Amino acid sequence: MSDICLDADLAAAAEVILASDAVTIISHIDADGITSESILSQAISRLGISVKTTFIRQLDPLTLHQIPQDDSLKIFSDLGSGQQILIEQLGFESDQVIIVDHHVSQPGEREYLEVNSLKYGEHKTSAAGIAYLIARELDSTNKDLAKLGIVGNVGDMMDREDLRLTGLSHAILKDAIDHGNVEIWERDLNIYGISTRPLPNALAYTDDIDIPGISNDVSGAQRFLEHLGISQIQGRWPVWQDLSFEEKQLVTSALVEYVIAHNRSTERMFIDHYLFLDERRDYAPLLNASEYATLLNSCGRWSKPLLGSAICRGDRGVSYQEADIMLRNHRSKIREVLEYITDNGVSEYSHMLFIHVGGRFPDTIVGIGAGMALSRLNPKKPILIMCEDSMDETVTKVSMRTKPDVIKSGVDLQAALSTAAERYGGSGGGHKIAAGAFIPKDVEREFVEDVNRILAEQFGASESNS
Ligand SMILES: [Mn+2]
Repeated sequence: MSDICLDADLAAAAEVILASDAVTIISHIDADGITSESILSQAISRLGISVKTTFIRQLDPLTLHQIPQDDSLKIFSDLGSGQQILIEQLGFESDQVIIVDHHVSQPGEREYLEVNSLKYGEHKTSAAGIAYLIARELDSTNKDLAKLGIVGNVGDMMDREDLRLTGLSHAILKDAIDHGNVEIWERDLNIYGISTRPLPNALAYTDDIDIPGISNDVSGAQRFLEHLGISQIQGRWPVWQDLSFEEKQLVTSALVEYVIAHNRSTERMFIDHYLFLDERRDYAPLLNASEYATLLNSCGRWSKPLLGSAICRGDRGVSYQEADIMLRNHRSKIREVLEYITDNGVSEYSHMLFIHVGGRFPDTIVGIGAGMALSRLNPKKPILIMCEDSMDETVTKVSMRTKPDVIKSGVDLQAALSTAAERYGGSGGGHKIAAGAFIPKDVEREFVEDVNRILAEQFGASESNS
């Protein structure tokens, strides 16, 4: 392990890029993949090297044909580590490929240059973080791109467990702050949508704080705020970012008191928010890292990753307008999923919740809806949601979501889904807290039971360890 060194890998990657005439970036379509791509493509084109991009949903036998068979340098970002055998099958030599990733590595016969944060013990740094470090290695003036590194990390929920970016991604944050386009609000209220969401809604639907009378109750949250003298201005509720420092203090301390009075934990009430100083108020969804990531994720989910990439490169015209319309549609569809789940209820297994939504919703957003439904159901158990795959009617798409507390008790959804999916001829991947799989439609029932059994083992292992 001693020869594994981040700096050496970054230098090697920079050297290969500098020596190339043309680069093709093959990247994943989520916020982390889109920001990774835009960091790398900007840094490389600034060198005068031509860059092209191919976005793919995942790297698998079905998407291989989308990768151009020319002699450009291929940079795989936010994917590739786990699919090195497929890259080999494409016939690429060792010196034609760089992998920029943070997923579990599965090396093949041929050794590729793999700059993967996991190799250096960095579990909380995503591909966009590594992409940024390569950009900085290429030219130290690329610090403006650190901001996108933050978006990618937050998009991949690298801050969820500790409620702040840590390790390498914290170092990237420092660069962004030095550059001057990012500001931290340290240990601020842990709510989502500080720039766009009416405050009562943000309070009612926070994932991490359970407040009787406010959680899942928008009018309760409104009454709470009115009681503190915060109310609608010209018929609209303010967003968190609109409040003055004193008003924020007032709301925060009242909430803390309220939570303590109800014997609930304040442990997850505070989080670091990352605000972007170079964005204008007219583009509110881009004002902070987590909402920026949502916008990019929605671009990817609706098969428009190039729109997201254009926004990352600064397009606030046509691309932004199109993405904004898509984001609204994205949100209303997620709301429909959420309502369907809460109206219809889920099946409760010993170690998880389960629901099948058939073909009612686009398969790209059911996982998000399930994650949001979790706090209204039983957040102590992970949720597994199934739906029809829009591409193939013999295939079922599986998504799982859980809460940070559940991860602490030893649960790993990525491990559970990939293990079970492999047993039934499917494939799965993702992260401990959020994972997905594709399985044959005719094994749904057995699959659900198997995942429940694996989760039982994961929960059990932590009990016997503690
Ligand atoms: Mn990622």
